[in-house]
Parts: sequence; C-alpha cells; structure tokens
Amino acid sequence: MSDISRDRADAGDAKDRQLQERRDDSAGALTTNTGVRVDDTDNSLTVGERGPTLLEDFHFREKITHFDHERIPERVVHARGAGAYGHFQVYESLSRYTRADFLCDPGLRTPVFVRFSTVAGSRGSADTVRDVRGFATKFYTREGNYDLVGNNMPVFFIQDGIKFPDFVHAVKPEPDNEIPQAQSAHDTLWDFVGLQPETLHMMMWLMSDRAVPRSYRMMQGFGVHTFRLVNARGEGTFVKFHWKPLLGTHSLVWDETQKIAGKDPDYNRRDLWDAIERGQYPEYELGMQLVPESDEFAFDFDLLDATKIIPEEVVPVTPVGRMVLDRNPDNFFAETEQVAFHTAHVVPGIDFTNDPLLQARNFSYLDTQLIRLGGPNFQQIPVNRPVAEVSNNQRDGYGQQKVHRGRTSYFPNSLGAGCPFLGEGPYTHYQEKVEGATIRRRSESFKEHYSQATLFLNSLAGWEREHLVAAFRFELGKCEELTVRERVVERLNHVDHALAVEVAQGIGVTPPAQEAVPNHGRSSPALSQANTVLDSVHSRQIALLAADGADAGGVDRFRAAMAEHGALVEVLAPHDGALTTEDGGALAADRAMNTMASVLYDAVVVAGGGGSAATLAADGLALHFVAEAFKHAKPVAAIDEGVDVLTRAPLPPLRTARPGDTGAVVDQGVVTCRGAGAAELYAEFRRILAGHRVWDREVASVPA
Ligand code: HDD
Repeated sequence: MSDISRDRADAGDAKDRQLQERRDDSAGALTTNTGVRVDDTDNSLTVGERGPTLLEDFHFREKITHFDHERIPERVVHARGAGAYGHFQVYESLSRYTRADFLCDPGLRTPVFVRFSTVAGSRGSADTVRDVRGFATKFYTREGNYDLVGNNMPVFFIQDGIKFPDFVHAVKPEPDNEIPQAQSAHDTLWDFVGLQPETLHMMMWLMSDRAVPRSYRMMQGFGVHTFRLVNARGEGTFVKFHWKPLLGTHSLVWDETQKIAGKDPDYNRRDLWDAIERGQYPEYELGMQLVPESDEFAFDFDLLDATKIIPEEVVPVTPVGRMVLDRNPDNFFAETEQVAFHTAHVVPGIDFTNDPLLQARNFSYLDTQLIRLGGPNFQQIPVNRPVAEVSNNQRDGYGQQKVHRGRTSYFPNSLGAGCPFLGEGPYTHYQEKVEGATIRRRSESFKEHYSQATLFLNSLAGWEREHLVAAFRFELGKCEELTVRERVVERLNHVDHALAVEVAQGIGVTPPAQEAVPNHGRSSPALSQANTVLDSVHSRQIALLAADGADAGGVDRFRAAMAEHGALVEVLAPHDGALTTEDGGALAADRAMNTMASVLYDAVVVAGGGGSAATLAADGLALHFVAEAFKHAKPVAAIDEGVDVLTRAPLPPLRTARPGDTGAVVDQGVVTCRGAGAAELYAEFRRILAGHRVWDREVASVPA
C-alpha cells in the first residue's frame, strides 16, 4: 500500500516525505561521484608544475564532463517558468459527477506542484512580456497523478493540434536571425493570424491586459478544453475548469512591463518566490462549469472547439475547492525544470472529450518528455513520482532508478505469483459510441470565428479597451509588411468595425469603409478585469521615499497601518544604510533608490520631514519615481512636507493638502495630508490601492 493511502490525515505531506528521501545538502567532505574523497579541486594533475594535464586525472575529467552535460533541451514552448508546491482540498464531495477520489473527500489534502510559465520566450527571457501564461497543476492523488495543464486565458489560438507547429513557428523568433525574443510583435505571427481567422478570439485576449499579469498570484487559470467527469455509475458530465485567485485578477501596464523586463527580468518569478517565503501563500479557488451530456448541442458553438468559452452568465462557475501554494522548491532544475506535465495524466473519474486540440496534446506531451528528459523513466524523477504506488512490467531504459527484483516482467505470469495483478478501481475509459468515415476535414460547427471575439471586446471596461487598441497598434506597428497589417485590419472588421478603424488609424492602413458584420452587442461581465476582487491590499508592495531628516514616527505609523492589512512598505532612500531622522534618531533604509524603480512597486508614498522633503524635491530620481507611478495609474501619497515633493514632480495640476487642512485630500488617486489627517490618509490610500490602479486618471501628458 502506498504511503499516502495508509496515512489519510497526513496526506498533504506525502509528497514532501517522499522528496525528503532524495534531498541532498552536499554536507561533509568533498568526493568524486563514486564517493572517493578529494583534497584538491583547484589544480589539475600535471606533469611538473608547468607541464601538460594528465588523462588519468579522473577527478578533473569527471568534473568537466559532468559540467559539459549539465543542460537539457528547454521546453519547445513554455520554456521559462516558476514553480511551487502546495495542496488542494475540495469543499464538498463531487461524487455526483466524478469518482475521482481527490474530488470526493473533503477531508483529504492532496499535494500539488504548480508551474507557471510564459510561452514564446526562451528559458532566460524576461517575465513581463506580452504573452499567454501557462498554469499547470500536478495533483499527486492517491489514485495516481492528475495534471491540469492550463493557461491564464480560457481559449486557444487554434482548433486542431495539427496546427500547433505552424502557430508556434509563427510566434517564436523568426528562424533566419532569431529575432525577436519573447515577443509576438513581428511579421510572422501576424501573417499567420491574418490567414488563420480561428486565432482571432485568442488574439483579443493576447492583446488585452490578461497578457501582462501583475503576478502569478493574481491571474486566473483555465483548463481551456471541455473535459469529461465520470461518476461511479459511468455517467459523464462535461466540465470546464477555472482557477480564480483570491487576490483578484490584476495586470501591469504596457510601458511598465517593458521597463520591468530590463530592471528585473525575474519580476514574476521573484514575486512568487518572495510571497511564499514571507508566508503570504498564493491561493486559488477551483471552479467548474458543469454541462449535462444532454446539453451537448445546446450552445451556438461547439463544446469541442477550444477557441470558444461558455460564458459564465450562461453556465455559472461552481466553486468546488481551494489550492494553496506554500512551499518553494529546493532546487530549480531538479523540480521546476524537470517537472513533466501531460494532459493524459488523468485519474479515474476524469476523462477526455473529442476536442481535436486535446487529442493532439494527449500525444504531444509524452513525446516531448522523452526527448526533454532523456528517455522513458522521467516519471521516476523525484518531482514527477506519484505518491500512489507504481507497479508494472516496464523495465530498463536510460536512467532507470529502480532495482526490479524477480524473474518475471510480463503478464500473465505464474512464476511471479501473477504480480503485478489487475487490481480493483482501475481507470476505465468512458464508453462513448463513435462512428464515422475517415476524413480530414474541419467540422462545420467549428467554422464561426468572430462572435466570441466581439463578445470579449464588448465586455471590456473603457480602460481595458483602450489598452487593447494600443496593443494592436503597437504589435502591428512592429510588422514591416503592409499586407500583413492590412489583412489583420480586415479581419478585425469582422470583430468590430470601430475597433478595425481605430487600429488602422494608428498603423498607417486605410480604415475599412464599412462594417463587415454588425456588432451583436452581447457582453459577458465576467470577462472584464474591472469586475474582479478589488478590496484587498494583501501582499501589495509600497515604495516609501525618504531621505535624511525624515519623520521616523510618521514612517513607522504608515508602515504599521499598511502591515495591518498585509501590505508591505519598503523605505527607499538616496543612500543605503541608516538615515538620520528629523529628531536626530536613525531610520534604516531598506534599499537605495537607485537599485529600484517605481515600476517594481504597486504604489509610491513620500515621507514627511522638512529635510527629507527638501532633498527629495531636488533629486531627479525621486521626482521620476513619483511621476512614473502617477503615469502608470498607481496610487500615490505624500505625508506632511512630503507633499512639496509632489508639487515639484512633473504632474498635471493636482489638489494637495495645505497647511491647516484637517483631513486628507484625494485628487486623481493622489492622497495627501498635512498635520492632522494621517489616519484618513491611511484609509484612503488603502482603498485606492485595493482598487489596484486609478484608471480614470489623465496620464498622457506626464513625461515618464
Ligand atoms: Fe501545450 C507545454 C498549456 C496546447 C504541446 N502547454 C505546455 C505548458 C502549458 C501548456 C501550461 C507548460 C507545462 C509546464 O509547465 O511544463 N498547451 C497548453 C494549453 C493548450 C496547449 C492550455 C491549449 C488548450 N500544447 C498545446 C498543443 C500542443 C502542445 C495543441 C501540441 C499538439 N505544450 C506542448 C508541448 C509542451 C507544452 C510541446 C512543451 C513542454 C512540455 O509540453 O512539457 O508538448
């Protein structure tokens, strides 16, 4: 019996206990890989002090050879990622729909490993590029591993997996010069898009703010395909999986993402790691859209078409459980790089549908692990090992870790007492009756490509739509071929005439004279990030600018007021180390201002204190901090004399607190106070920060 099935109450730690056997702290004396002790690893074995190196220097050869072989092929897509362990627990038994044990027992904590990723960039590319984000979850269940390999967008670029190599070749750097890295803004992608209109719905998502998430902790996840749940009676229910982050779904702005890519290319990876180290564990709720089989044809699109959503207003998302990520991996390569996801890693009670994209994936993921991880034993790599017992007749191969005993490795056998035998509770494939001729043809029900792209557009808030138009203009503006730009504009005219005109006007293309089809006018509020969680400042990062002469008491009070709600304040100063405060005391600077930038924070605040304010008001970097934060629609605040810094920054006319004011003054999301009113400032600032950004602020004229 496996470790986890023996120990139900402690099941959440089963994976951790299993990994413990393989952890290595590299303690003790230095040895070779055969355990022979080494007393010098700085000098190779030579003939005389200045002579040639000897072939018999086995330590040298082993050390260099191992180093030469340290790299494995990066993932062909989703090469850059970050992972974490955690656990999942279902709220109530879902046995009505599925026999999957981990979805039926609310008392069970199932260990998970999640890997977030970008798609197009190489392993070393920047985190904050415009791209889809992968959201892949491995559940180490008692019945075997279940992998939910999803993205942060609910649809996909293509309908049939046979187009995947074409799409990926188009979006990846162009093959002649390998430019551009991790960017969709180039001719080949948009050439493909213009010629393959099924991409249009997903391209709307890719041009939206969803493609530049603030954090992996603030991003939705989707299984994308329609899957099938199967209960103990063998009855099926269609299902779409959704992950909803408890912190809400929030994004960066485009200018900010480009700057972060230089200032901190590990921005999202670091954010995930740091939050877990701080104990601010990311949490997501799993939701399901459940569709009875009798409703298979009840929609105006095909459930098997992965370029379509089921609007949440049509089939609501039922919350079914919660996932918490609470442990960082010990070793990036061993765990995050070697983790192997596969859509066909399913457990009893979860099955596929005939979605041709999913069917292709069920082939591709196993195939890719064989080359990436060097052979058929990748499931034995610690991060991939199921906590359920593995017993079969598969043998040998590169990297075999097991020492299989006995004479028999075939079925049936009598010499090995019939083991491994066919047990109870096996995976049984859903019995679907299928018939038809062998054809190579897209179903008629897959042929409408525009109406959900329009639905998405119609559902956006004003600021989201502006960002989307700007993104189309940026991306197409980077395309050198006019015909590529023109064809995409023609396609957009089928989504929405006004959109096509706005985009065309920005990229030197003649706008279409008339609409191709009227906009159907329907919308789905759940698609807008304006309708997400907007009442939490938990784990938000605030830069507090201070210099010598700062009011330490004011800084401490502000920090405490934010900490109470889980927000983090870092004191940034013109120099690192201790600041001399207004009253002659000391205040530790967390970082020197020149090592950071406003784009790495959610908000910027200027401390009080006359000396500090005078220094900061004359410091171009401090003024840029404030102006750039304002430009990116972030909450900004200033306390007491700190207000003078705001008035020196290149901001539009702003109402700020004057001496004698008793409360806080709020104008365009900028909060100020002088003397009294600090408590009100804390409350107002928190409210604005919880709203994420101040989207109605006029920022075009700010030179940052
Ligand atoms: Fe894929 C990786 C998500 C379509 C072939 N895919 C990969 C990862 C994610 C997704 C999150 C990274 C897993 C990790 O962190 O290791 N892929 C998707 C989604 C799709 C999708 C949500 C559409 C709904 N993928 C898709 C198709 C094919 C592939 C149609 C091929 C026919 N995907 C792969 C792959 C990768 C991969 C080549 C690269 C590395 C890996 O699998 O392990 O096999």
